[in-house]
Amino acid sequence: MKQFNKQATSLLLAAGMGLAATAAWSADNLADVLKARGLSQQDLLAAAKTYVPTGKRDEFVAFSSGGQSGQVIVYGVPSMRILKYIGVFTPEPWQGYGFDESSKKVLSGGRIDGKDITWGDTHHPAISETNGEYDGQFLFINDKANPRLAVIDLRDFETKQIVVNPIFKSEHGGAFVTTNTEYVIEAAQYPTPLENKKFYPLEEMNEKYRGGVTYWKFDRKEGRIVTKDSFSLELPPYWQDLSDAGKGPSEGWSFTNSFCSERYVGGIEKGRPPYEAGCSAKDTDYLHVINWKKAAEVVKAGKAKKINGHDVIMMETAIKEGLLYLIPEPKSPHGVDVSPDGKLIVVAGKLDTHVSVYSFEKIQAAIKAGKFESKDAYGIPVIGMKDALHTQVSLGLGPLHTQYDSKACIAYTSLYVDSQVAKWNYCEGKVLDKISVHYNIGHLMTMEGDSTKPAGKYLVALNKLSIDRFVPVGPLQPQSHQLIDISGDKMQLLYDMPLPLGEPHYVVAIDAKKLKPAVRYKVGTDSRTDKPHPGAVRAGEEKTVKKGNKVEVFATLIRSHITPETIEVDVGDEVTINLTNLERAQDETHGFTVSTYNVHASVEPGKTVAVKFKADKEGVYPYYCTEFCSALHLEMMGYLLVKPKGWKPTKLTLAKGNYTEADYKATVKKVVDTQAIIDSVVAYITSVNYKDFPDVVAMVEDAFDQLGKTKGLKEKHEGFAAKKDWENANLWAEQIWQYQVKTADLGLRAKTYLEQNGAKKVK
Ligand code: RUQ
Ligand code: CUA
Repeated sequence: MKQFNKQATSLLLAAGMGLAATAAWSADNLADVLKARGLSQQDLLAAAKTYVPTGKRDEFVAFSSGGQSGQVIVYGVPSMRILKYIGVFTPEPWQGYGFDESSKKVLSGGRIDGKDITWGDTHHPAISETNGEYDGQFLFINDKANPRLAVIDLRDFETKQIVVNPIFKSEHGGAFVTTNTEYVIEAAQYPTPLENKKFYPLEEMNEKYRGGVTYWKFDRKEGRIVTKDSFSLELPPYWQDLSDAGKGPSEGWSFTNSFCSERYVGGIEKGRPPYEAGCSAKDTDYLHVINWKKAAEVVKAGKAKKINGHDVIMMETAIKEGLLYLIPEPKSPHGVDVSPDGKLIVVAGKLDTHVSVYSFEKIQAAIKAGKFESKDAYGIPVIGMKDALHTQVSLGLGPLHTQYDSKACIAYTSLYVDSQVAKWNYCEGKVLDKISVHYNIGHLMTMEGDSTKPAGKYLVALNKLSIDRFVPVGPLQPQSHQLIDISGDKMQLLYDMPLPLGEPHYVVAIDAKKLKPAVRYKVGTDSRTDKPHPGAVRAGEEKTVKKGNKVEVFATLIRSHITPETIEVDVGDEVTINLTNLERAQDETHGFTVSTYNVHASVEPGKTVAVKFKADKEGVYPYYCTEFCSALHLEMMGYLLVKPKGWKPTKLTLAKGNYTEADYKATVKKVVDTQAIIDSVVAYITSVNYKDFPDVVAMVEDAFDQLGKTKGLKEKHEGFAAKKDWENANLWAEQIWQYQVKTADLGLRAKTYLEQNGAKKVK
């Protein structure tokens, strides 16, 4: 035990956890904890590498697809702490996504054939790039089930746009961006007729069914996809799978692999061998090699065909213009990943133990020399595998996806069947290390690992099965993301993270310093359009306007009241409530709902958003703020009165509080006492270097802003007191105290922060 203590201590010191700094935790205590919890030294080291102490932040931020949840999951690396879920294809109540008018408009962009589709199968997120490096501005993600693509702005982590693919019925090979995010690439999965709602029998698979790849034009300034400038390439009815954009020497080209180039049609119920047999019969499938830069020019020259109003370059044109080539790839491949320098393209075999590394230089040489081994059934030139291969490496069973390290020539490939990650050198074609993961890994991800400048350090294994790793929670089990340290020669497993929100397919992670999200909106902003909201008002401009049976309320929210506090409508009225959050303070979000009307809004500082409903049932419906925003949050409410037809008021006076002069005097005394506390806190704050702490400066500004709202209220309560109206005198004095409470709350928070962060006395 002694020996163990010593080792544990030296390990701790080696891990940089100086014990002197935390005198309260003795080495004996640590050893006791290890013993009591049955932890090994290896565990301790892993903990030290992943633990992010309270108040500290992660080095990387990961954006994970949320699979069947239709959302995006944001978490920190190395702590693996979940930071946010972003509603994308699916309504998300916390953010009011799908429950307020602006977000409903975004979701309606994803309607297909006039129908709402309120679920999605998100697969591959992609961060926008500048010169092939992640720039942290936008995130794109696809929906495999209903071929759609979404744009998320990383200034506020909100979904801004959903576009529907006009020619596919499913898609898998998206989202992947070109070097400067000129285009977002999306490839089909299951071949179907490209014309909308066209029926052809399966017997016409070869003639009438098609695959394809779409290049969505992205306008970075507007932060939106421009559908009219987007185009597609018609491809054979092979099952296009994943894509990647070229970079460096291969910039301007893109690569999409495929499987089921057998074009097999199953029918197990009719006694035919199923798809899984027929689609994996051949030893090779095809990698599609596409010159997208030239393709864009071909579209500009008017050589595309309009299908469903969308520009499609037909195969015939693509062949004639030299836009499209095929290369055999073994066998039922999955994953195509361009190396950081853009010179090599790695394709994994899925049913073959090899990964194949293709050389872009060799591909180009073959194209230039017109050296093709054959043509496929559609006349597309096929480059010989040996003429394009750089090397092939046998890694293990079920290789799927590849990511790159910051160290040259080092790659990591997931091995689904082996439940392992292989580390290998793709320049020399050597396996370097393997580590087991739990279990059945799909994608894997290194930090910025598909950009031109991978950051190395960590790898996350996205395992499809978790089996026995976590406390059981029923037959449907969480997914398992495992964090692996890749900084040394040997990979080291650090942490198991259950992900309980759909099956994530792919994750991308960016250096947290590159993200510059806002903390508030310019007052009156519609966050979904980034433009001024027509329903925005400032303090004092709140109003209710009734025109016929349409009632429009222009309301504001600020701690701790909603203005107005009563909304009166007649049954059957169509009600729109515009809400502006007047707060400037960080994290002072207010929520808004009306009982039983199925509306909800999340109104962050500065945001304006509207909820709309038909007041189709008479009665009394409280509305309230749904975020615990201050000590008086529960009082932040009002009543929606839905009056029956022909209703006439009978009694017009509200119940009184019977306040006396003594009550009024007591309230005034409370105000004076509280002011003394505020003054003492202010004296402390201004006695130290608080201006060196931006967070405190913001809190102080917010505190004075709250206190400023008491202006004129003293005269008001004294005026009522002079008239011996003790009710109004008392309540307006009480309102001063409400603002003082918020001021004091902020002041005390600032004081604690300063004390804990080593503020120094100033003269
Ligand atoms: S996929 S497990 Cu849907 Cu990206 Cu490969
Ligand atoms: Cu605003 Cu609670």
